[in-house]
Amino acid sequence: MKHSAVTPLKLIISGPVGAGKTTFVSTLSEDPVVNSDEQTTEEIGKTHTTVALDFGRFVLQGRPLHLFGTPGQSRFDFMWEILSEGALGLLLLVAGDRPADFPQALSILRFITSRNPMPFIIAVTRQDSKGAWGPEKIAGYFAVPTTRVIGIDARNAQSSLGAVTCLLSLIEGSTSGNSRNPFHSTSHSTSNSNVKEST
Ligand SMILES: Nc1nc2c(ncn2[C@@H]2O[C@H](COP(=O)(O)OP(=O)(O)OP(=O)(O)O)[C@@H](O)[C@H]2O)c(=O)[nH]1
Ligand SMILES: [Mg+2]
Repeated sequence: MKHSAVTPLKLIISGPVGAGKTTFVSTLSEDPVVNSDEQTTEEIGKTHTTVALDFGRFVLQGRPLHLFGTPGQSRFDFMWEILSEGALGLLLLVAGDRPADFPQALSILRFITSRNPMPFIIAVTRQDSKGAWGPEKIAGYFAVPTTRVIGIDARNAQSSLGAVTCLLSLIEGSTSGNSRNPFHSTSHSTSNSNVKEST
């Protein structure tokens, strides 16, 4: 990756266990991902889980982006707080075929945005899975506008990029006219978005 003088934009990728956070960061990162997956000690339906963070980066239209993936397990919730500090936006990943995990997704969303208010997009993975909830239904569950929800496949770069683009548009909209707009300056302040506590 070319290093740029422009301050990177920090985005946080969160969501329940198995939603696809590590996959998402790996799919988009231009460099090998810094990853903290360990063998699971509990039955969570897969062999490895993130215990600290995923870190990946890439450049989009000359703008360096830093992606920080969180653990999904709530016993690591202190990492949700640490990683979300200074982030300009949140992508909440939710597996569309795991409705049992939606309450956990909602509590992660509340946990992060109540401590560090920031624009967020909900990206619904596993749309290829039979019976998966689509974006509209998920928007209803989370009580957010349908424009805040996008269906993705975290294994696919174009699809994952679509979620990042969607979040960047939301961040840009929420900061336009703001002198601290990260898109028009090199400052790296936390965005005080006008996102209302709709969750
Ligand atoms: N079929 C399908 N599989 C997906 C999709 N997105 C991600 N996956 C798979 O789902 C699994 C997600 O695993 P991880 O990326 O480790 O999930 P995670 O959110 O990082 O989980 P924790 O770190 O344990 O919280 C991987 O096996 C992915 O290949 C999708 O859209 N469709
Ligand atoms: Mg992970």
